[in-house]
Amino acid sequence: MFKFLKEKLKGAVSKFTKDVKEEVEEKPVKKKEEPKQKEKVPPKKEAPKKEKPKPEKEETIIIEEEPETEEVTEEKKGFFQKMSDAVTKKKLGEEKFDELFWELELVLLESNIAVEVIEKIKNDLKNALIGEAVSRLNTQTIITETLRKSVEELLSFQKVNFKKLVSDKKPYIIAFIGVNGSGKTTNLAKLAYKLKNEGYKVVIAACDTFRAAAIQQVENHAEKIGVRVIKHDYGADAAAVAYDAVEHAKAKDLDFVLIDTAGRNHANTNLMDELRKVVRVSNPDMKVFVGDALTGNDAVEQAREFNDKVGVDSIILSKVDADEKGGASVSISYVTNKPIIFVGNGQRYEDLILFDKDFFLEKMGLS
Ligand SMILES: Nc1nc2c(ncn2[C@@H]2O[C@H](COP(=O)(O)OP(=O)(O)OP(=O)(O)O)[C@@H](O)[C@H]2O)c(=O)[nH]1
Ligand SMILES: [Mg+2]
Repeated sequence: MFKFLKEKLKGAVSKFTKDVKEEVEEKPVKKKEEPKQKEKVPPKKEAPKKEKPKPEKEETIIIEEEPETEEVTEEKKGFFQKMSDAVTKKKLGEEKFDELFWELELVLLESNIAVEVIEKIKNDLKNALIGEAVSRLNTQTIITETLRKSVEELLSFQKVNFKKLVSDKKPYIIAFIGVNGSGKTTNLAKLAYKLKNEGYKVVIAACDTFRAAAIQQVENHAEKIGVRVIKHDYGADAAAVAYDAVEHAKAKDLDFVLIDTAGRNHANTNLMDELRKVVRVSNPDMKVFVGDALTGNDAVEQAREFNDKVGVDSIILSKVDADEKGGASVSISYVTNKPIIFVGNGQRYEDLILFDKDFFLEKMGLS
């Protein structure tokens, strides 16, 4: 998981760090016979024409206050002091930053990270690195810390608490929506399994009356898990199935209704209308968009489209176990402003894990 991203990111970050270091700090040069000057006089590199060196945009040179090495003789100390006086630091200019960031940007693009997210990471790093003169000693810390913080922000959202949800509203209705094959039914089954094991009473609404074998698939899962399915025939009105399931849950005092819907493309107007009807009739408390992590940016775009067309409250990202790039994981929440509540981490019922940013940061090598 996230192997590609982790390795590429590591390489690109160390290259970026090295480049920034080289850029902000020039090599120490031995000073000629300049009269011993006080701190604030900037050493001039290439005989400037101006009297008073005005700080240039990208070339402001300041003197580093480096601590000297301990056991040096007075004579040596003088020499080292001179050396250290001559070690100059430059501020990193915006243009130079963009140039150095480019390779890192490519890695982020290759990892399917959304453009908005790359912009955020870039701006965070830019704010940390340009303007202020950074010392060679802390360049690495600044870059790795900023990057970690930046990604952490992308992944910071409230965790879902089903106990609380169902104590506020019962039955708590969750509709699973998304494109074909994204993992809706499998992850619905995983959640049914989890909730059942936690002692909740669950019913599944088999609202995918569209795809051949979809009802059968739900029934197979339900049988293994030990929960009831409300179903009609293939071709039946999906909204009517959802309605029946909600009524059933109310009558039986159940805790959760999990609605399985047919996969659809957001551009398919008829199917989107049908989904809107299911939503109108069943009035779910949570519309969960199930996105396939392997599809990277597409999953992000689909989530955005579904949110625009029917509204999305939260996200389950499936198949992260097989995802090497991590782009969707990093981007989907930031772009849609919806929390990832679970990730599908395999095909077994147990493979549904509550979203945990530390788990992701660790997989990316940023913890
Ligand atoms: N590795 C892995 N595979 C998964 C995961 N979630 C789902 N799958 C697989 O993805 C495939 C599609 O899963 P479904 O749950 O049928 O997807 P769906 O969105 O319901 O599909 P439609 O109903 O046809 O739109 C199946 O082979 C699942 O086993 C996951 O977290 N990890
Ligand atoms: Mg399905």
